[in-house]
Amino acid sequence: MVRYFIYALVLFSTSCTNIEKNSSPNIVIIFMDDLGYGDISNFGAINYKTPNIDKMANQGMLFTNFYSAQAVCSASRAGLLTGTYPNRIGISGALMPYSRKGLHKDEITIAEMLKDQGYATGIFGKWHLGHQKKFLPNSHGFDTYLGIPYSNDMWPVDFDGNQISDTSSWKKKTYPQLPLIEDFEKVREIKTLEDQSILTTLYTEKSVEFINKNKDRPFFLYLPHSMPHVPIAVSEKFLGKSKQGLYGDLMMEIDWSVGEIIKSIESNNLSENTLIIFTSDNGPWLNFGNHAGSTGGLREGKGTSFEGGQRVPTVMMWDGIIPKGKIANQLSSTIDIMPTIAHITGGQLPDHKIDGVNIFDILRGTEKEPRDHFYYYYGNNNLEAVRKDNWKLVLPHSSRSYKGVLPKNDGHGGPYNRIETGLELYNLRRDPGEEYDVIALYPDIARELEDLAELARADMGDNLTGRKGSNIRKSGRL
Ligand SMILES: [Ca+2]
Repeated sequence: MVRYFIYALVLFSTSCTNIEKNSSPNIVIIFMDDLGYGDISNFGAINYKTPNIDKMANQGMLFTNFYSAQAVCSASRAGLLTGTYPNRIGISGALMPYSRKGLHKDEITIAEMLKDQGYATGIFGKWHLGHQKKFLPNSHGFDTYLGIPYSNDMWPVDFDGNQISDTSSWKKKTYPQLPLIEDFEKVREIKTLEDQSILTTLYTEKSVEFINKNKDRPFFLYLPHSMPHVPIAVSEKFLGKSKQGLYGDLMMEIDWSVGEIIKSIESNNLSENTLIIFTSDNGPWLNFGNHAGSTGGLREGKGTSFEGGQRVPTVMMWDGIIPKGKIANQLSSTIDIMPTIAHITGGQLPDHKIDGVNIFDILRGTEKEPRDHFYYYYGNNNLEAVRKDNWKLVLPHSSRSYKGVLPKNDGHGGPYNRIETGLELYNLRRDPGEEYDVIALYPDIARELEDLAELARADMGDNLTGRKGSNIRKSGRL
């Protein structure tokens, strides 16, 4: 007993010392696009392996109840980078190449917060918070950017990978050639699947370069891959290497990329001074069949507030701080990353309201539950569900559904279905697949969650019930 107590004391004092010693640890966020909850070996993926992401989990922590801010690209990224529900700051859906909005200049990003702390800040990958100069990464706290400004399918190319010549085609009329942007300038065009096949490795090499260049000062590296969002393409070195076709090959390349990042952190002797976070912006785009990922059995996928749309596979690693091989089942979200980084680095959070909570207690391996509840918003400010403890109250809404229709394969997308939900209550402990509505059994719990929904409606609004929020801010406009 005494020995255990001393051991605990030593552990506790070690982590305190490390945190004090490393007051400016490096931060790395690897952010996947449309990667499903079941797409990592440690989360149950089959027919390919992800040994490096598994290593992150084995040397660090795996999160089983971690949510993206919203189940779609731009909204999700706005939430991650500002620690705020994206609907609070006017970012919804996926911004298009003709969109005239982006992240407002008054919103503070993780990059801006860390830049003020003397960090070098770099992003290599997909931005998607506005593609005009005033919205691009270098206008939001990043020193260095190389990547695509929005999704990799926003290009005048058909689903077989051919440039569209028919000038009456909607896609041809809507989308310019997909630019690769360095800081503020277009440096090349991504016109073919072959061009796309270099992106994962390119972002990785740029990231490693950035780490090596900044190894002697604190840095923030944000690596938002543009895949496995379709169209997927893989570099020569991984083509045909998995048992699961192109998607599996790509997952192997993504895993290799994670390995390269870890390797460069290790070879620069920075493991004890670097927090590495791996997560995804939303669940899989299931109607793309064999080019889509897996939810691991959770309900529905991308573009829905069901678990398959919003619960994302998440691992974090930080030698000496995060206990090895620990599994965190507590509720948490990408919006909690910014306040946690603020806590770790002494960074200054913005004066305006944000929604994330500091989850450093989870990272330390305690059983504390810093997040009490979570709101699932989608679309144009629709409050679709609320979670507290094991309970999820689904509010009446119309949703995309992947059920009852067949997907397509090999780069083509199948149709969607629509479903209407009622007021439904699910116990996510016994029923993570949200199949058995038990609202009739637990009316008191439903009322408690309905009260939480009311708080959100008054605060952020809710188009489903026609409510205006009193604390919402505007997106940036051209
Ligand atoms: Ca996405």
